[in-house]
Amino acid sequence: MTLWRNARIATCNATMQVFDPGALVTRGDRIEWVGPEQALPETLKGETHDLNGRWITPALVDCHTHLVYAGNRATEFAARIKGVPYEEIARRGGGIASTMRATRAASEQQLFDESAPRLESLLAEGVGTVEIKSGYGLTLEDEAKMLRVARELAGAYPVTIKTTFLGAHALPLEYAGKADEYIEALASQWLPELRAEGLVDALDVFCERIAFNSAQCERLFSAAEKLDLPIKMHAEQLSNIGGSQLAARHGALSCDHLEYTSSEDVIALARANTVAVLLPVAFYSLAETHKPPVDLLRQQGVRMAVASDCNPGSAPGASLLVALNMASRLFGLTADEVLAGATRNAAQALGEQGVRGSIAPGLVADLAIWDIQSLEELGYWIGYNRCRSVVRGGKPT
Ligand code: DI6
Ligand code: FE
Repeated sequence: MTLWRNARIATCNATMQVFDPGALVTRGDRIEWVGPEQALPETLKGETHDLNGRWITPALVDCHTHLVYAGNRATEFAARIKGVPYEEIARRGGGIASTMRATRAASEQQLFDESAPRLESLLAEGVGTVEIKSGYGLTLEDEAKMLRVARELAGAYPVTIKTTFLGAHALPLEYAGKADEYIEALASQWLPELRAEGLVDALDVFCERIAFNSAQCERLFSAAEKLDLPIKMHAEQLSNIGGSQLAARHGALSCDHLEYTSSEDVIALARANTVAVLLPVAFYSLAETHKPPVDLLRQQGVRMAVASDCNPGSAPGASLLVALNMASRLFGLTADEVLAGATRNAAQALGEQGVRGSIAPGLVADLAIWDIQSLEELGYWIGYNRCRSVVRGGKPT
């Protein structure tokens, strides 16, 4: 057993309980006990860490990233600054297609080497679990390569990685004018094969005017359901074509972006207990002005998570803490919402609630230790990382 005492502990459980001063005991990779310092049972003894009043939270969960990719799109960013719209760049063969070319051209080792520093950046910020999507390969081989790299990163770093198949991210040139055929290949061949190779933990789709329509997304959902895979959706980022309602009908774990989500959509998400994942870095970087309906989400009791969206187009960089600040400043999330959004609710968006993302006996002992005076600092600092250290599975990393 290991004791962590003289700490201030944010459990991020359903009531966002805090123990100050608090103590925590781990046994193996699990949390054995947590509570007020003075209630620590005499019988729980072991190696002791004195935290000198530092804060402990669950290790953060980044539940939406496209972290594995090659190259970058700084030139496109410069063009966008000069006024060329994101969609225009895509029409000229840039955008996702440009990253797709770089990702296809990269060897597996190159892809690993380019992606690893982004993961390191997240881990330094107290992140213990990262979701990584495919979607820049867009051939069966290249999607498999991306997902293998995600699995290799999980083996090389102290992190839990959940992989998501996002073949329906953009239509590759080979299938121009044949979107239905592409979706059919994904549903009947790619997804089952990648699943059989153990490379996929969930399915995601980009449901958007410039990407795939509801019928195409639904075809993929039924394929995922047959394979017992949970589903997620990029919904209402740029327009509303009924994505959230479809995802809710299929019991999606999460719907992500949601800038153009309507009140009926929010009610559907609430009924389905689908997590709303907010991605303020993409909102910021695209200079979007239409905000997700945070008040409605709150009123209807939809759980909100916040993620980095780490990708080379709309969210360059790799910082969950910056996303937390932006969720707070741009979308008005409270300090408690920001904290729950990067822990408990983010874990739920990955189907990991009751396993990680909060601090309670029996859960995995993934913890972040912070040099902060108050929890409000988590959404306050911009580009100033106050994470002191991370405990993974009960072990300091
Ligand atoms: N929405 C996004 O913001 C990213 N993907 C998506 O479906 C953008 C991806 C990119 O531009 O590379
Ligand atoms: Fe995304």
